[in-house]
Amino acid sequence: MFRKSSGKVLVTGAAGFIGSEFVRQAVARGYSVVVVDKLTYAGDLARLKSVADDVAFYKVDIADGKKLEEVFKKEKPRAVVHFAAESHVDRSILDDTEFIKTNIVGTQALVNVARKAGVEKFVHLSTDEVYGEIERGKFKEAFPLKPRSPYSASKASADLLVQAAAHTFDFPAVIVRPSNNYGPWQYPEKFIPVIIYKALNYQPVPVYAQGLNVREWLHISDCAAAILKVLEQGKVGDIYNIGSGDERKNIDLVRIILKMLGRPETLISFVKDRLGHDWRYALDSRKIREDLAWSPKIGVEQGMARTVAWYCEHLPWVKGKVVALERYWKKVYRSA
Ligand code: NAD
Ligand code: TDX
Repeated sequence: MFRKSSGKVLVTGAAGFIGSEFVRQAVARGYSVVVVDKLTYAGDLARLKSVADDVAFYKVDIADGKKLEEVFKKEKPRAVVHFAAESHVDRSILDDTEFIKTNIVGTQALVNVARKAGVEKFVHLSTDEVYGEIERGKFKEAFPLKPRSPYSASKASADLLVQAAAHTFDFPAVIVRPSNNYGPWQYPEKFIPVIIYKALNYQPVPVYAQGLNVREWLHISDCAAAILKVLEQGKVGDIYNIGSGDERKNIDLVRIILKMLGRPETLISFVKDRLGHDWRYALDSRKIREDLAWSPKIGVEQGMARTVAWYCEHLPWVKGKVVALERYWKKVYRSA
């Protein structure tokens, strides 16, 4: 059992979407937290503002083993939770270079440094996408890895490196595989904030193909709570799927959000499909529910309403990101 008295927790990628929520929850629980983040386009310390005085921050690239070693020597963390990654599928299709550097080489460097430092626990953030797609049924933790995008291939590679270290060196790793997260502070390249932002501004809402692909939506606060449980009680060597069980077709979610915002469905713009677009992800999450007594608390309708409200209240933050996104959107959205 890892607990706050066990020592410091080093969190990589904590200036990102899910990592920052994890840190907010860990700090509220009394943990002493060290943050390592390169602050890429996706990282933003504004997400950590509410806990800025409670965490030690290092602007470090996880692929830089020397700098990582210095942080570990100084801070002596007893556990690591590894969120840092290039996380967007569409960007990995445009150019996979940074995905290989961070998700594979970066994870390798971090695992080696953490292993030599003798940490008690290492929680590795994987994803439901490493299993590939599934038409019927649900992915179980023992399923083979069949990644199909450059992003998911890089994440699956990281899983294998972590598992190899666990097997070869008794490295105390646990892997978590969450489904699609949504909630406040998500970078507006991802589906939910794209819909909200475009709809708010009466702009065409880009939906790939016919919007029939299915994702399982999990609120970040439920996801972060699950990861905290895994840090504290997860069994070393094990893998935990983390899913809400709430599957939705993309188009259905768009309709829900348009309705919440009072915007017409005529804003929906079906664009050319994502290359290699995975049809459906669905996780069998019985293990974390039964072994660690975790369950999600926030349903999709309630969570989406709260998320929509958050974006309406934080429009200046979103607009600041959109300036850089306009050029990128021209590359990803092709007319059908
Ligand atoms: P994000 O893109 O919002 O944040 C990633 C963070 O990592 C950023 O703060 C960025 O600056 C940092 N980072 C990137 N490269 C780095 C490097 N080389 N060194 C140090 N820091 C670096 O990502 P997210 O959505 O919060 O996802 C977090 C993790 O969870 C990722 O590993 C992702 O693969 C996984 N995951 C995400 C989802 C989801 O729906 N968002 C679902 C399942 C799994
Ligand atoms: O503009 C869009 N239009 C659209 O139809 C975007 C950005 C997405 N989509 C579709 C593609 C997917 O079917 O919406 C769905 C969700 O897309 P993303 O938000 O890009 O998420 P996804 O590709 O499913 O991956 C996410 O979940 C698993 C995260 O980005 C990953 O980091 C995580 O591992």
